[in-house]
Amino acid sequence: MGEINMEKNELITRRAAIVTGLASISALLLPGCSKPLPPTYENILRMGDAVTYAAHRALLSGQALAKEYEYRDISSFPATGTTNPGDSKIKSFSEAYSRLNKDTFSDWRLSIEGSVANPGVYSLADLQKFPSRQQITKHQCEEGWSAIAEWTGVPLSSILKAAGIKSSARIVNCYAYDEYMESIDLIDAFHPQTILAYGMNGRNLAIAHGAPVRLRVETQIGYKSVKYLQRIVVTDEFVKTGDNGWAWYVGI
Ligand SMILES: Nc1nc2c(c(=O)[nH]1)N[C@H]1C(S)=C(S)[C@@H](COP(=O)(O)O)O[C@H]1N2
Ligand SMILES: [Mo]
Repeated sequence: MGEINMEKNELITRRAAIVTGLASISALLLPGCSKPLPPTYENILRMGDAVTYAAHRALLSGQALAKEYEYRDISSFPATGTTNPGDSKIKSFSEAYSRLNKDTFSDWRLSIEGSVANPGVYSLADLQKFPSRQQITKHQCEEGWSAIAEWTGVPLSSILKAAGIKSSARIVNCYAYDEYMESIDLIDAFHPQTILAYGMNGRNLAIAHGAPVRLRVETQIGYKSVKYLQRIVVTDEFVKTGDNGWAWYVGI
């Protein structure tokens, strides 16, 4: 009896967390707020960020889908940035990744932490138990090239719902095995095409493209699609991203 009650309470808290989490998405878009600012208020705020964010968020309902392509559109796909964290000069990173890679990532875990009711870790098999999504989309790198591939993965929204994001949550920070990190807001995080991808063109994700699991954010430019995922930390405030010199928000 006691157990059943506890479960029920937990479920209610969870549902409340999901609902209030979604409410905070609309808080980002409140019409009363005349100038929607991206969560980069600090001294790192760049004019470009503010203008792009305001214009893009005004145009999008938050759920507009990025264009999806046909199988025949799939192109060759260069690998850029880190192509194997096992080669990293930072020993702790290279050793950790090489060890996981040797065991075909059976020991890999993705941890979900921060402003969530149920923090936890997920193995690849855990992620694959969730309903999957497949999409053929165009990757646009800030350096000027683009490429089309088919991606398979679990919507990030499913994981965030399972984790029960708190009402104060605003930003989803993604940390990788090569010390790379990027963050997205809740609109992009709950976007149906934002997935934790473990498959590319019908195969397991290759090392060069972010094995075992990478983020795909189809509404944003390439560098938001973090490869080699290690940790997802939900925060109430913007956390300074890596010093890559790129604008925090570049919607496409
Ligand atoms: N962990 C990690 N993720 C990353 C990068 C990186 O260097 N490390 N590079 C980013 C950039 S700039 C691009 S264009 C894409 C490249 O993905 P690809 O190698 O699969 O083409 O990954 C993004 N995600
Ligand atoms: Mo890129």
